Amino acid sequence: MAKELRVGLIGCGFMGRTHSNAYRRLNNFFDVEHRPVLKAICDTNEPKARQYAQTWGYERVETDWRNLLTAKDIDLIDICVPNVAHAEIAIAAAQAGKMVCTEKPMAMNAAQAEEMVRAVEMAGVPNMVSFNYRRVPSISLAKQIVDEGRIGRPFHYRALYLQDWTISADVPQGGDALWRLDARVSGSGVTGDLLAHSIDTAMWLNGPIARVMAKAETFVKERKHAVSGQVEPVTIDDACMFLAVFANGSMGTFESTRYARGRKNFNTFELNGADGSLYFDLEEPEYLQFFEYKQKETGKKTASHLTGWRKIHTTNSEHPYMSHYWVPGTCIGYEHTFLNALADFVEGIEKGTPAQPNFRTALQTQRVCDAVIASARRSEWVDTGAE
Ligand code: SOE
Repeated sequence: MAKELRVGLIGCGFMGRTHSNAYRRLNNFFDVEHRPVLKAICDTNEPKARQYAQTWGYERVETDWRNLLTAKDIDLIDICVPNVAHAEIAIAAAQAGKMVCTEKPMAMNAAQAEEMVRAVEMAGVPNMVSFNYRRVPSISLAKQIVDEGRIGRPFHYRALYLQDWTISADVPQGGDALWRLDARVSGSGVTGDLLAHSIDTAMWLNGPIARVMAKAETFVKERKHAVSGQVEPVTIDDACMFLAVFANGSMGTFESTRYARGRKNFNTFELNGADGSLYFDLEEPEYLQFFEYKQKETGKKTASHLTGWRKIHTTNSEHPYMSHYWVPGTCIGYEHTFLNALADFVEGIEKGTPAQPNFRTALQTQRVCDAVIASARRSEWVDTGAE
């Protein structure tokens, strides 16, 4: 008989929807022992939460997340609220003996993230940070190709994460919809929101980042605040670029902005090694590009007249996650990355192998984000503490 995984989800925004959808679909696609039960949705906006409960099938509504801590019918607390609240809720949830998942970035800064790691490890509760892009089948395939030793010695890593939704100076900051623009609530701008994704993927594929040198910019210096109604200084980074040195000796460049006109969610990376290269572009998520210079199986170089970038359509059942979906040649979407992450989390509980990135792993991404922000402020190279 299926074991119940009784969920209390906090936050009725965009991310709450992606997670709710994953809980509802898990058993349709993955053969796991647990069956998610949507027990409670929590949001301070009660009418919104009531509507949300109806749409997604939550049994009850809470307006204070503390009620989830004492609730005997909740196993997992899922944090989908603005970044400023992640640490307090996650620590309290762990201390209450609940499993904890949180949206990225993990926290406002590494100091908070360290406390969160301590709390989940002391309590011994399963935990995960939702870096969903790892679960795009093409990106998981990139990891498989690296692990199979097909890239050889890595030289370069190049990542872009570009959006354009804050170019107008009339966009306000703050409030329910635009908290990402208010540093008091988000911790940072594109560094925590976009670069954190790129850094998580980069370190998963290419190992720890040891040092960074960054430049950040705030193009619009003042915006009306949606809550106070006053024009206030903007303290987030609108754009941030950094150079990185990986612990394995390879070099990285990372760029992120919300001012790249025409780019909506343009997330790409390229890894160049001695034996091959990889390229991914989220606008064509069902493809991974691979250049094979040396064949792993034979140890021989591919004949020069046959070399070229291979565009792998990652929809075969042999590709990561794809055996759970449709027939070869048919694609899955953005929402499935959250479903794949949940499946990994649940399988981790069932097999005793914690899903990644757990809080301890995600702490390192937070440290790199902190180092990037410090470097941009001081205009100097900053060590991340990783070796
Ligand atoms: C920002 O616009 C955002 O919604 C991020 O917060 C998400 O993490 C990213 O996946 C899409 O863009």
